Amino acid sequence: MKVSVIIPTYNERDNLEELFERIDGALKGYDYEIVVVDDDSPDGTWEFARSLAGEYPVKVIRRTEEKGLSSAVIRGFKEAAGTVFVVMDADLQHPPEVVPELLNAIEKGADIAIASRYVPGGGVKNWYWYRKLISKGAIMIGRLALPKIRDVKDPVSGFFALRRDVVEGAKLNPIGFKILMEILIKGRYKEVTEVPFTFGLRHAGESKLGTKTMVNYLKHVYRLMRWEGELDRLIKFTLVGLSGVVVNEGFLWAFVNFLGWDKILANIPATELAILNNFTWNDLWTFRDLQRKPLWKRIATFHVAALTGALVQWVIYVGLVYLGMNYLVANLIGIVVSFVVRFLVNRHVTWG
Ligand SMILES: Nc1nc2c(ncn2[C@@H]2O[C@H](COP(=O)(O)OP(=O)(O)OP(=O)(O)O)[C@@H](O)[C@H]2O)c(=O)[nH]1
Ligand SMILES: [Mg+2]
Repeated sequence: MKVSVIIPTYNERDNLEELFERIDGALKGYDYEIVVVDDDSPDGTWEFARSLAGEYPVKVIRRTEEKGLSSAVIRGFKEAAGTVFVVMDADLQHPPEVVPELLNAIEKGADIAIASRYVPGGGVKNWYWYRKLISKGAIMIGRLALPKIRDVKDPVSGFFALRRDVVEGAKLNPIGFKILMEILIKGRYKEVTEVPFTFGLRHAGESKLGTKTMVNYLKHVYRLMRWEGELDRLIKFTLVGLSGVVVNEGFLWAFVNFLGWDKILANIPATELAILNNFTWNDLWTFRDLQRKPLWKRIATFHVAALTGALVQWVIYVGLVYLGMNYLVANLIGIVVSFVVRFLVNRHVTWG
């Protein structure tokens, strides 16, 4: 196999020498090239990288028209000559010594090998607790919103290897914020392996990640949800939920008015009928393509989801009212959270 190590850079001049040296040491015995994609860095990263091309097999692309991390990586894919691509940062947060482990995983049959912070043996070093929290929270949101990647522990890692055919012909969006997530959703692959590594603080230079990061990440997750059809499901699930309100109210009214049932007790069959209504529409419409579990199991877990949602709603209501919040606002928050919980339980369990 021929390996192309793709490195997006912006003002990373002071990291290059050590980076190339360690890559070269780690890849002894491999046929490899380094592809640096630099966005015309003011510190002259591109120039300096070119000056090292005599010593190492480096190809430098200096972009002046385009900017951005993901588009730089995609450009790297286009320019790379290898059969296997490795993507890594320039600031030595991604230890080059891990690259052979990624390549081993590919040789053993993985299509994508991810250097992962969140599998046993991996981790982060010297991070404040809030950076850890944000990182883990962001990953959890991504895995919940995109069931296709729910088994991947670190789908936003910037350090990974893949076979060329995974991305060849894939419609990768260059404004996508996390390129690995983009690839995991749109690429052509079967097997993903994660190799542990420890992510520390950058070696030299400055971070390019600002405060807009989280918003951009959520936008990216949203776009991928649309691509996957998960957003359509969410909309259908909402419409079905609204139909359930009508069914619930209608039967409650009919039971009390026509059958003269007790108002308190009549609520129970009315609610159950609404649950069955919602189940039916969701089963035949929202999640039609996901009827994998036996029907009785789907019905059972749908009820569990409904019950869990109701419980969550009640706990939030009581808690927020206790904290002094207006009861109507508290209830609204409860309803929204309950809705999200029910959608997720149903998406991942009932029709998982
Ligand atoms: N070509 C290009 N490379 C970029 C751009 N933004 C970041 N990079 C490179 O992408 C890699 C990751 O960026 P970092 O700033 O290190 O992001 P980070 O590792 O999450 O943040 P730190 O922990 O602060 O280093 C580095 O090699 C950067 O030089 C960009 O707009 N264009
Ligand atoms: Mg970095």
